[in-house]
Amino acid sequence: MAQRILVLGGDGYLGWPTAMSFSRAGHRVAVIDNFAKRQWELELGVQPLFPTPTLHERARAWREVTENEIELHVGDLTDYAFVEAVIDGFRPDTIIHYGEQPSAPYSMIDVRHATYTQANNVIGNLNVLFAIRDRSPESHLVKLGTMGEYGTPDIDIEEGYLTVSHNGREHTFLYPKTPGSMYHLSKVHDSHNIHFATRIWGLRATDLNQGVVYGVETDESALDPRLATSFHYDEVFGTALNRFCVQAVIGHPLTVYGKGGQTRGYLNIRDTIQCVAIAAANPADAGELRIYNQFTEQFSVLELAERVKDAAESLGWTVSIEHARNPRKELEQHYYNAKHSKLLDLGLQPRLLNDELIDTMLGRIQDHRDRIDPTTLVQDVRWVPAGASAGAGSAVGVNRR
Ligand code: USQ
Repeated sequence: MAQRILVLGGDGYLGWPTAMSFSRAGHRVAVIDNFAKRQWELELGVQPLFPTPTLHERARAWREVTENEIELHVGDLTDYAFVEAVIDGFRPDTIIHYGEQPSAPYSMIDVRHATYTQANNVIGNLNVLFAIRDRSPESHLVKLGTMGEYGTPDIDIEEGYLTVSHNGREHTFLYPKTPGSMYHLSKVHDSHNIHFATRIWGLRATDLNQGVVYGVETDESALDPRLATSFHYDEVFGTALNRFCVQAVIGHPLTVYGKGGQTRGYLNIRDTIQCVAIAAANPADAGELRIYNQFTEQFSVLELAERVKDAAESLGWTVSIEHARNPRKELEQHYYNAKHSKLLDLGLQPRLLNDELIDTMLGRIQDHRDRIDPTTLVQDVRWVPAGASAGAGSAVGVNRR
C-alpha cells in the first residue's frame, strides 16, 4: 500500500538512496535536510568520492529520470517549529530518521564536537517525538540507531531487549548499552527517549540498530551519475570496508587499527534500503517499540582487509595491510555474537559480501581515482588525546602516542 514517507537527513549517504527507493516504489516521499553534512565536509576539508550535486539538483534529476517527485523541506531538526510544521503539513505514515551526525570520530574531536553531536542528535530526535505526539500520533517512527549502542559485551547480544532474573523475579529491560564513542552514546540517549515516548505517550516506533554499512551504489543511484550517493573514504566519515577499497585502489596500505580483531556487524547499502522498507511495511503497534539488529554478517576488521586484499590482488594489484596505531580506545580481541533474525523473519534477503561485489566497488572507485585525496585517509582523531590520562579503562591493545 502506498504510504506518505518522510525521510529525515534526505541528502546523506543513506537518506538520499532511501528517498529514491521509496519514490520509485510508488510512495509519496518528502525529505528534510539542513545540509549540515556538507558543512562538516567543508570544516574538515573532505569530499565524497563521487560528485554529489545539490539536493535540489538531485531532486530535479530524479524527476527527469523517473518522472517521480521528491518533495524537499530545508531546515534543522533542532528547530521545533520547523519540525512541527513539516510533520503537521505532510502527515507521514512513516518517518525514517537518518538526520543525525553519524560519525564516531567526528564526535571525538574535542568537547565542541562531542556536545554538538549529542545536542544535535538528541534534541533533533526529541523534537521529532514531540511533533509526532502533538501533530501526527499515528505516524510510525523508523529510527536509525546503531549496533555500536551495545558495545562489545562478553555475552551474546540480543535484539533490543534482555530478560533479567534477579532474586527470584524476572523483568525485561532494554539490552544494557556500553557504547564506545560520544556519537554512539547519542544514539543510546535517543533509544531511551524513544522507549519513553512509546511507553508513556503510546507512540509507534522501530529502532534499527544498524551495523557498519558498505557499498558504492543502489539500484536507483546507478540510474544516472547525478543520483550518486555521498560515499566517504576519509578517516572521519568513511567506514571500514569503503575505506579499504579506496586505499587498495591508490596503493595505500589498508589501515587496520591495532590487532584487527574488532568485530562488528556489516551490511550492504542495498540491504539498508531493503531493511528500512521492511520496517516501514510492518509498523509497530501504538505503544510498541520494535528493535531490530540490522546487519547481515559479522567480520573482524582484519578479515575485511584480507577480503579486499585478496580481491584486489586477483585483479593484479599489489596491496599491503598495515596494523596502524589505533586512534580509538576499543577492545581489539573480544567475544562477539549478535542476534539478527527479526528482519530475516520478515523477509530480508541479504546480499552477502563476495569477491564480485568487492570487484564492483573497486571498479567504481577506480573510475574516480583522480578525486581521491590521500591526505584525508589518516586524520588522527584520537579517543584519548596525547598527554591526557587514559584512566583505568578495560580496553586492551590501546596504543597511545
Ligand atoms: N577501523 C579500522 N581501520 C579503519 C577504520 C575503522 O581498523 O581505517 C575499525 C574501527 O576501529 C572499528 C571498526 O573498524 O573497530 C569499525 O569502524 P567504522 O569507522 O567502519 O565504523 P564506526 O565508527 O563504528 O561507525 C560506523 C558508522 C556509524 C554507524 C556504525 C555502526 O559511521 O554511523 O552507527 O558504523 S556500528 O559500528 O555497528 O556501531
